[in-house]
Amino acid sequence: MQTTIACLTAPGKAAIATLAVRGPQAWAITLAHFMPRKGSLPDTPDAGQYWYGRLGNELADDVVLAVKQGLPTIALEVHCHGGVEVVRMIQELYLEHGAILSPWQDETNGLFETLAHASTVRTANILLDQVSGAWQVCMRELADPDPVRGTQVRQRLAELIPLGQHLVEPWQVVIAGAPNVGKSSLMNALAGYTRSVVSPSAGTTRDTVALRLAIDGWPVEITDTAGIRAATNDLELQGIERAQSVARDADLRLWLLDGSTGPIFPDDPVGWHFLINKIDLPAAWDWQSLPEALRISARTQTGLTELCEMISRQLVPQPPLPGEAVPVTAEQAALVGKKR
Ligand SMILES: Nc1nc2c(ncn2[C@@H]2O[C@H](COP(=O)(O)OP(=O)(O)OP(=O)(O)O)[C@@H](O)[C@H]2O)c(=O)[nH]1
Ligand SMILES: [Mg+2]
Repeated sequence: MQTTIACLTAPGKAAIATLAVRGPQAWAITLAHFMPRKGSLPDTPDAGQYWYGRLGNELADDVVLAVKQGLPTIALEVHCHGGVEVVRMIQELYLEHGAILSPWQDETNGLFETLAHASTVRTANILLDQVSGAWQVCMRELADPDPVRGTQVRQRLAELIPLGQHLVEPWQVVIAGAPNVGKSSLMNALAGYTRSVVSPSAGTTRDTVALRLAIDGWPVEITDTAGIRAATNDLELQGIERAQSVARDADLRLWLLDGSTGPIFPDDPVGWHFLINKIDLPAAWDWQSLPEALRISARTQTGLTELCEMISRQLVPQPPLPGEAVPVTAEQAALVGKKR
């Protein structure tokens, strides 16, 4: 493993610059060239320790030296004066001893770029926590000598893997059901505008129609689909096949039933969440026979708040607390035991 030094602050003059040094020689080089104002440096540093002192030889700067990670992968931060020459002097000090310059992006696992693509404030806040070191703190907890604590931390991280995958990429939610039950009307009610064509004749929607929105701060792509029935022609058949394929790949599957006419269920009911629509009309069947189904009206918007709460709960049953670590990169997900 190579020892690296990266400048984390923007190039150019500033009051303070921050350099990240990590790798097998990071501590040995620092020990040889840093003189703390008080006391002395330990042989092996622990995360969270910091010192004020001078770094350099005949040319030196007053710096704060902070330990971000202890053994085995020592990671340090040097906070020095922000002049271009001071930064160069400190970089050269480490380069002369075999370290190499690395780009600042390597220090954040690409998380800054990910943060820039966050589409909601809620997901941006979670990513900001990760950029600010939530993962490093959690890794220290994972190394807890108490095996029960270590297992708890790992289990919680594993639970959060799906969330980590959807901080930028939206969850896929599909609305399916028989023709004319109000799928496109529901899509439009959630959108707040007419995204999908609505008509009283069955078989109106022929293709899938997608819409991106935020539900409870989570990025979601909702897809309206062609009504599923025995197709009357090739065009309709293609639309139905597409609907089935989107439903298979979705993270959450909503099956809409018409409360005002006899209910039509999917061939295989496993994995569907049932919604009874058109509850503004008289009931044509016993809605109590399906107690778990949410009752809504796309026309009057009754029950849509409860629907959004249900979608949020299903997608993220236990949202992370402020500052909690979430596995975002493929490496982090693999580390807690599940592949992305
Ligand atoms: N009364 C009432 N009518 C509704 C409601 N939702 C939809 N409708 C009506 O039901 C009819 C069918 O609505 P759509 O949204 O086009 O139904 P769909 O499921 O998308 O139909 P297909 O695309 O043909 O599969 C339209 O006349 C809507 O106005 C509702 O909640 N209450
Ligand atoms: Mg439709």
